[in-house]
Amino acid sequence: MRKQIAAANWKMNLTLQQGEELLKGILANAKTLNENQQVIFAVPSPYLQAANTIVGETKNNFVAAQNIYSKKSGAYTGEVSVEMLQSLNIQFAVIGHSERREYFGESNTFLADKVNIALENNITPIFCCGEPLEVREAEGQNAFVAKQLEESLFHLSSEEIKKVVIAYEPIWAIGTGKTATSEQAQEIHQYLRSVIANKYGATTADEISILYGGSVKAANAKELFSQPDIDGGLVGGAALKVDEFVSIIDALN
Ligand code: G2H
Repeated sequence: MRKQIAAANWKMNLTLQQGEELLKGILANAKTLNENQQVIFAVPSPYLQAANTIVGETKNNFVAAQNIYSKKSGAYTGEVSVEMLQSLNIQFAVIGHSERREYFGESNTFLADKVNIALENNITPIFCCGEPLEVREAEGQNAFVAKQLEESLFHLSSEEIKKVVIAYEPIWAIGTGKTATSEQAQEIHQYLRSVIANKYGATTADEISILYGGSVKAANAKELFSQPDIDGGLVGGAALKVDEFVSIIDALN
């Protein structure tokens, strides 16, 4: 059975003290997770160690980096490497968030290198894909997201791709308060799984968690997560509030 995941993406928000308070509040109030459920906190890089200490030995809660660089080490001022994450016992990294693609020019092929270095070093990529508004309006979303998967993931073996978590985030729904309807989200998640199945077979496709992201909140999480091909959410704004994120964790199947 594939994992059901609530992933918080704090983005560039909160001071260390606010972050610690938020994390402690969520862990104190959230339900106990079963074997099939995971909660992941993608925090700003300077907070990774502190967050990992707070998460500590709690069951099935993890900390993630919001980004990594594609090289192992070297003269890349300001970047964060997978070796650094390993030295902090961090096991997950968000790769290819639409904000990285848009503001930092990250291309599908560049992201393929990041996926590779993550997997080579036992870091699980949470690989983001999703179409902008104009593509959705022209009904080109399926081809757009399929290309993102093909160019960044489809060089992987089936053993490798099974280790990737995919997050589908329609750019028009990010931070806008507009959520894809659960039918729209299910439709494209099902399509993404079918694209993976065509390449790797249905058994592999069935093992990959595909999260939905884009204005997920307590009020819509249950309905979104109850769709057969939606395996949880990548949550921005609503993950910055204890009660909201605790309810989102509650909504995990
Ligand atoms: C999408 C999401 C988290 P929000 O970027 O990755 O943010 O929930 O604020 O739309």
